[in-house]
Amino acid sequence: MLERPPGPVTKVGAMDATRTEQTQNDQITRPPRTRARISVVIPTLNEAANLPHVFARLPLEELFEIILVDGHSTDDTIKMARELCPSVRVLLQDGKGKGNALACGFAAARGDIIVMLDADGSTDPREIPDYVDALFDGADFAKGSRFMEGGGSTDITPLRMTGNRFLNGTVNALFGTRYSDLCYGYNAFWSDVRPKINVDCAGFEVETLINIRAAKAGLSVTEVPSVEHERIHGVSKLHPVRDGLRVLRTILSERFARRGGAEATRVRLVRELDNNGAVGGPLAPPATPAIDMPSSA
Ligand SMILES: Nc1nc2c(ncn2[C@@H]2O[C@H](COP(=O)(O)OP(=O)(O)OP(=O)(O)O)[C@@H](O)[C@H]2O)c(=O)[nH]1
Ligand SMILES: [Mg+2]
Repeated sequence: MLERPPGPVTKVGAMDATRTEQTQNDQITRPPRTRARISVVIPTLNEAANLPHVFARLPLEELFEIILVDGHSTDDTIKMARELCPSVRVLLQDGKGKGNALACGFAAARGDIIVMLDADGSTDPREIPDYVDALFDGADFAKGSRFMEGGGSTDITPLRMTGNRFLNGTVNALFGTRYSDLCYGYNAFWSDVRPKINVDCAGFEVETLINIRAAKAGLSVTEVPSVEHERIHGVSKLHPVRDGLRVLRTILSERFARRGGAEATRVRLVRELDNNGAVGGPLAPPATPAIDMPSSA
């Protein structure tokens, strides 16, 4: 496995300098680090075997809530998550695909900061503080990168690497960004920028959509080095050619489609499961303290 040396962060958004000002103009108040509530959103589709690894690495004392957005897994994903952390919030996505799952999770998140990461063991939750640091250093959006100094991947195949490089270059050329990684599922952002990102896609094009919309909205984007590990158990749900084409379509439509801004928001019918697995009512804020751990007794 790759070890990640401490690496630099790089500002890569299209309009780095303007955002702080815009934040002040919009009078958005962001809490100090000691009071910032961090929501972690984890999309899952049959990841029961990987969850012990992932949950064991979550910095629970720093988190406000963990939101699992399940795609109707047929294994014990939900049961396992509840065993590992009884206060995990479990949502059933209201459509299909990873993009839809993340959209549901983002809509439900109550924190000041939202971190998105994968459930297959490839993204290391111990990196969360690096992302949070970048947000407190002034970024609106902290974007994980495997291909900057300090990052790496033991998971990516040559085909995916080539596709990612091509798609990343296309985005940089079309949107004036300096991204070093485009299709990576580990990112974090202040929840107040949600309407600007407004995830409204279904599948694995979701990270591309987020990165493009962050640039189009003039958000301050900072890349954070991240090491991606191999999926531990189970199989990938991504099909490089099919999903690569979806990513390309997304890039072109974000650049050339005649559409208004990305701020239109749809009301989601996300359902939250209660502790007995029953579908609960409309989403409600979690009780505090947000995270309890099972007692070891
Ligand atoms: N809720 C939900 N989660 C999904 C869906 N598709 C994928 N995921 C989750 O999204 C994350 C990333 O999916 P992966 O299959 O690992 O995709 P990938 O990381 O590109 O592929 P590998 O590198 O081969 O693991 C994992 O946590 C999946 O369980 C979906 O349709 N619904
Ligand atoms: Mg994966």
